[in-house]
Amino acid sequence: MKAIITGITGQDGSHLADLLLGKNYEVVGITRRCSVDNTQRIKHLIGNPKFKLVSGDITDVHSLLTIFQNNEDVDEVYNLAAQSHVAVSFKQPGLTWDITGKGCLNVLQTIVNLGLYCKFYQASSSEMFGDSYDVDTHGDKYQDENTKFLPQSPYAIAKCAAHYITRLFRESHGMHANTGILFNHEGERRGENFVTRKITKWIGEFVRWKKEQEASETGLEWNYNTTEDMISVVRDPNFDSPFSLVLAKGAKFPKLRLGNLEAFRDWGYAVDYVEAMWLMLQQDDPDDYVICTGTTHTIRDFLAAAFNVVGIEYWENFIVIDPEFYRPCEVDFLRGDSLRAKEKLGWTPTHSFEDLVKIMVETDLDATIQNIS
Ligand code: NAP
Ligand code: G4F
Repeated sequence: MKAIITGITGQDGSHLADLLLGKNYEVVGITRRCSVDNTQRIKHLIGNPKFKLVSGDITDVHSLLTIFQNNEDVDEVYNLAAQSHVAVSFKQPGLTWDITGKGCLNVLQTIVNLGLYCKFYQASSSEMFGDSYDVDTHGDKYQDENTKFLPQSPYAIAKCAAHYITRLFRESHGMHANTGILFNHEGERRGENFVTRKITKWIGEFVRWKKEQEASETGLEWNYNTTEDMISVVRDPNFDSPFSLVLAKGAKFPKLRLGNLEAFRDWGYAVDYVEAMWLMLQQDDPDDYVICTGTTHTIRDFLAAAFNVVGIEYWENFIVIDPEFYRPCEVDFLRGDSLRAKEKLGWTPTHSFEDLVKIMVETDLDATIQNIS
């Protein structure tokens, strides 16, 4: 079996490549030119004879044509490439449209123009629901495949366009074209400017800094000054130590700057979610599927759980609320219902919210500890 993955260097692309290579697929990943190396997440795959990187960009139909002509025996195509950051989409709406929206059409039309018989997966998003939800018999809010879309960002609008064009190709060209409406999924490979990873990376670096201070100076007391942007150490007055030396070494650490902490997200583990993508393409008939955990938490809950992993209870002391990270429009509530995926694909998530938080914090702690030694 041969698969083409767009977005191979991203979080999901790298996990999906791991999954498919484990199933003995031949994997062709599309990468775009970058001035610095961006293959960090797939470094371990380079050199695998079944894994190949080809140069292309989903906004450039010429490059897609060449890639697909060279791989006419492809069985499965996973379109994961996107400008995937919601806040960035407000600042670069045109670019987001070209990549996240029209890019999907470019891939689909290339497949049809070349007359290829492959299955197709489009990475749709729970962001498409925006402000919309249904209410179940217990009075709880949820979103599933029948919930209407009310997108709240240029990113979500581009994703809606890609979603509908995928369905259109299914209906008008008879393609095995699927969409996975995936709710937020995270993990140790998550981009550092998404809120979960931003938090766990900060915790890893803070714990490292704290350890360094403790190693260089004993008898220090921690002063968490809530009126400043910095966390600093102060000298324990009962201990005779050259504190000025510590400060001279820059014994201050910037607090974690975040925006809205009140939004709810249905957070799952990315490794579980790429399995669902693959399962969709193993079905006889194409469809649209919601993929989620069915539980929801606020950013505040994530913070409490993440700081709890390192034994810190009063995490508010370390946070600065910065208007810079508020969005012009927010999606306040996401909680999915993935009954269709359970019944048709036999898919259920295998990691809880608590598992996810622990994996992420512990990986970032390990990374920073390795940096010390
Ligand atoms: P990600 O880490 O941001 O990865 C995005 C990938 O797209 C990167 O490999 C990036 O390449 C590539 N890309 C961007 N522009 C491109 C272009 N013009 N041509 C070719 N490749 C391009 O995203 P992710 O979290 O893995 O998500 C994968 C997909 O699922 C995305 O479409 C995202 O919108 C969607 N999604 C994600 C979630 C989630 O919670 N993670 C939920 C729902 C849907 P570079 O490395 O060169 O930037
Ligand atoms: O982590 P986020 O940036 O993820 P968001 O916007 O939910 O989008 C992610 O999930 C979507 C699926 O629903 C994907 F389609 C999309 O590609 C992406 O993977 O933000 C989560 C929440 C938001 O409410 C945001 O306002 O966290 C809030 N937040 C608060 N402070 C922050 C910050 N988000 C970011 N990125 N950075 C902050 O400092």
